Amino acid sequence: MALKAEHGQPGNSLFDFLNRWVNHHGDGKRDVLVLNVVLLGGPQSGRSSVGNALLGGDEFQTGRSISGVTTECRLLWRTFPRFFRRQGVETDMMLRIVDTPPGVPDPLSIHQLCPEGVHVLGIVVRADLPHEGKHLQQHAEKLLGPEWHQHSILILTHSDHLRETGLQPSAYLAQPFTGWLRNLAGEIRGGVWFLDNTSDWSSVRGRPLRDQILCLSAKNHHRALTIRTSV
Ligand SMILES: Nc1nc2c(ncn2[C@@H]2O[C@H](COP(=O)(O)OP(=O)(O)OP(=O)(O)O)[C@@H](O)[C@H]2O)c(=O)[nH]1
Ligand SMILES: [Mg+2]
Repeated sequence: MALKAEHGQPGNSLFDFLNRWVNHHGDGKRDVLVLNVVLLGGPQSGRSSVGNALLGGDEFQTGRSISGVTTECRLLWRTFPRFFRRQGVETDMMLRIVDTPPGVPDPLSIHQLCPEGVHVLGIVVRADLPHEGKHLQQHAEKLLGPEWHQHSILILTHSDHLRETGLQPSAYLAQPFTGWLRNLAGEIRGGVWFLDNTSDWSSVRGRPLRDQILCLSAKNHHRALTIRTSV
């Protein structure tokens, strides 16, 4: 892809520079906005694929598995140079993506990876199996508290299956079987994104999703929600 990028995972020295804004001292003119994104979803919902789309790569392991591919929280990040301008200053965006295992996420594990909090929560649900995500709202609230709606975006994967049935994404949320998703979509600030990984996902779909994550975080003035490690 056209963007140059730095990839990373914990253990690299970059990990130590996790203030929200960091100046590049080389030219004195570039800032870095660091955004922490946590992906939440049921088994085989497509979380890791979404993580890969966001990072524009394939470093999160994906695949079909009854027992589940992702068994522990994992952090990967990428810096997108000159992603946007802020007050006239070219700004890099460092996306730090935490992929989680299905089920109730362990808040301590996520806290260890994102001690400064979570800017955006990606709630990942299969569009063709919407009922499988109903518990996610409780998980989100448990993890981030009552403000989780303000920081969340609903990502509906497997939308290629909708195409096959002739159902347009715009009509999908009006179906009787998607009532809870419709309600959720109306409540959360980041809106709904339909994705499928059968196209050139990372280059075609990743960019608008990154834009949306930046936009959502900006609406929250780039404030992160602290992870609730005790109930
Ligand atoms: N057709 C289709 N397949 C998808 C889509 N998204 C993911 N998949 C496939 O579904 C399988 C599971 O995707 P993952 O991204 O590994 O899902 P996950 O939620 O991380 O899975 P676990 O970690 O095992 O819970 C993989 O084979 C993906 O290629 C999609 O939008 N359309
Ligand atoms: Mg996974």
